[in-house]
This record gives sequence, structure tokens and C-alpha cells, in this order.
Amino acid sequence: MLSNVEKTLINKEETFCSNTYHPLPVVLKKGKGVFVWDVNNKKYFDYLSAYSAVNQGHCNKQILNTFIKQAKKLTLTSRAFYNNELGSSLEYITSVFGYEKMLPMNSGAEAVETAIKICRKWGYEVKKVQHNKAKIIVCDGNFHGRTTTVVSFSSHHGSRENFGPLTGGFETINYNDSVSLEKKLKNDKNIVGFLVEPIQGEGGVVVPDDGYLTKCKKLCEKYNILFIADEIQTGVCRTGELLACHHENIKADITILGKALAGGFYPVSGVLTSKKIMNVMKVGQHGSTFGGNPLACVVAKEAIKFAIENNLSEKAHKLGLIFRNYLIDQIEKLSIIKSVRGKGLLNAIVLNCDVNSEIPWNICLSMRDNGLLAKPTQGNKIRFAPPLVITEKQLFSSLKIITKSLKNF
Ligand code: IF1
Repeated sequence: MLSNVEKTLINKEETFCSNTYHPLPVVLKKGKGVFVWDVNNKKYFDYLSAYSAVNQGHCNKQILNTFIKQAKKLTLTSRAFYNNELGSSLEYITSVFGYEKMLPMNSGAEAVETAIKICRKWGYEVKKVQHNKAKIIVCDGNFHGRTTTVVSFSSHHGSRENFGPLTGGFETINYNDSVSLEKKLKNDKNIVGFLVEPIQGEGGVVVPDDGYLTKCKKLCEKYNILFIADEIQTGVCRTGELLACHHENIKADITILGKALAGGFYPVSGVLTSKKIMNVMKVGQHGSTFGGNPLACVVAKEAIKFAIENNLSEKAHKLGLIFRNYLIDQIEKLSIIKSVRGKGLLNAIVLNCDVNSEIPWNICLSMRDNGLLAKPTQGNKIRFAPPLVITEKQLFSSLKIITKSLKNF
């Protein structure tokens, strides 16, 4: 039952804000580490982590201190002038991820759009494809953001309906199917890039077969195509490696980061690539008011530093195994679970119900009542992605809540 305070606040949000979400009925006012509190001071495990943007934990102290210190000095200059933080922050970030250059943006979708621009320009000016004929291959079930160009290649009808005319130059193949990629690359000289999520988050945490990314990377090398990895959700230690591509020891030509790049304090995204590829972008050909601002830079540098210093990849790997194995062991007792999948601490359960069933939503309501927040994705899956600072003890307490709720279905 919602309190009057909650009802009033929900009503205000519904009255004055766009109604573009269907939030779980809970009104949050505080976050710390793996926990969030609602307006009645009820405490919850956060198993969404703002869609993997707070891998470092809510209101992370180390990042907060950096944020406050910089916010008192200089927040925004635009790149019309140099600032004293951009160069050293990107020196650190590019070295951590193993790239020569980064183009700093703000939202993930902006970074995806930027990667598309860089890839197309490289196609015309380096690969020399036919003018205005550049094509980028994307995967069925993709999620890369909500801008008009990005939804143009969404395979989800509802994401692009009535937003036309859509942007051309994209072709879709099946995810986890390198044969269909080769078929495209063999027959079309105008293909300049392959944009892929190493694990499809919104697609319901779809983990491709081992070796899939390697096969695709090799095909891209063979046909001189840029392999573009969207690591906005899978990056920054979420899947048990610094980048999800590292599970197969592959290095994308272009890696796109966002979300946890700034640990939930500030929208920071970026496109990382080589000097050779980045240098197709000349003065005046791209930009952003907030992109590369000093506050964003120091926050992102501290967020990555925290992730590295606290071995968040190793933690995600170890705790992810415990999480999945615990639920797999429960499958006999919990008939509602069809399967468990994921890598590191990006996991999902697939439920024994159809995609239009109310059961996933009701399970999330039950977990909310029991003190854990998660949300369904793609109908009959529930995604579980806690902050990577979760302890083993907290993980077991969460698992007890999850199984307690699942037992009711
Ligand atoms: C929403 C989904 C997750 C992303 C990948 C780019 C972006 C995202 C792999 C764009 C953003 C967010 C957006 C948010 C919900 C959430 C989401 F459900 F939409 F698909 F995480 F799975 N590439 N994902 O996951 O980054 O512009 O949002 O910063 O739009 O509802 P953004």
C-alpha cells in the first residue's frame, strides 16, 4: 500500500513529467552503496543500479569528494577554451582502456551517434566507399539509445514507430550469428562498420556463444570494417572484466562507454579509438557544450580509478558465479525459473511464463515488499544488476529475498 506522501509525489511526477516510463511504485529519496531508501525510510537492495550506471555504489564517497572539490572550482568552460582537467583525465582513461584517443560526450546515445559519424567518415575518407552509400551492420534485439538515428535501426517496432522519416544506412542481422555477418560483408563493399553489444542488456541479458565476438572481429579485419563495441552497459567491470570484449581478449576498433564511466554522478560518455581513426574528425566537425567539461572529466577519472583500485571486475566475476549458481540450484524448487543467464553481475532469470504475463511485474512488486528493487525486461525476464561494491554477505541476503519472492509464484 502506498503512503499519502508517495501518492502525492507519484501524482506530481505523472502530472508534470513526460509519461514515458512505467516505474515500479516506489519513491526513492536516498542512496548509499548497494542500498536505496524510499520516502518512508524503507531500505532496499538496488538490483538495477540505474541500468548499470552506479557500478561504484550510490553516492560513492571517493567520487563525491572529487565532485565537490571540482564543483567549487570550475564546472564548465565549453571546449572553446582549454581546461586544466580534460587532458590529464583522458590520458588516464585512454591508458586504462588501451586506446590512443577519446571523444568525450554526455549521454550514451550521443556517444553512439558520435561513433556512427566517425565510422561513416572513416568509410568515405579512408576505406573510400561510394559517396553517401556507407552502411553499418547492427544486430536484431539491439538497444543503443533513443535518438532518431539510433531508433532508426532498432528492431523494436515501438521504439521507432511514428518517429520517421528514419535514418538510412543500417542493415540488421541476427545477434550471435557470425555467418550472417560474413554473408553481408562478402557481398557489400559499402559496409563500413559493425555495431554490437558484447552482451545485449535490454534484449534480456542475451549472452552470445563463446567465440562469437572473436569471429566477428576477425571478419571485420578480413573485410576492412570497423568493429564498434557498445560497452555503455557492459563496460566498467560490470561483466567481470573491465570491458565485456576482454572475455574474448578482443579489442574493438571503437569502444563506446557511458553510464558507470562517471559512477552515476554526472552524464559522461565517450568514444575511444585509435589516432588514425579519430583523426578523420577535423576542427568544427563535431562538438558538445558539456562534452569534456572539467567536472565531468575529474568525476570520470575518479570513477574509473575507484573501479580499478577496488578490483570491481574480480568482485563482479566471483559474486556473479555465486549468484547464478545459487539460482540454478534453486531451479528444481522454483518452477517459475526457466533459466538463469549472464556474466559477472549482469544477470537475468528467464521465467516460465509468456512475455505478456503479469507474473514478472508481480514478482518485482513482491521483491520490492521484501526489500529488493529489480525490473522486468523483454516481458518474461528479470534483470539483476546490483552495484559491484556488493559484499558476499549482502549478495546472500539478496538471494534470500529473491527466492522468498519467487516461491510465491
Ligand atoms: C532508457 C534500456 C538498458 C544502453 C546501451 C546505449 C544506451 C543504453 C547498451 C544509451 C541505455 C538505458 C536507457 C534507459 C534504460 C536503459 C536500458 F532498457 F533502455 F535498454 F540499460 F538496457 N547503449 N540504456 O543500455 O545510453 O543515452 O541512455 O545514456 O532509455 O529507458 P543513454
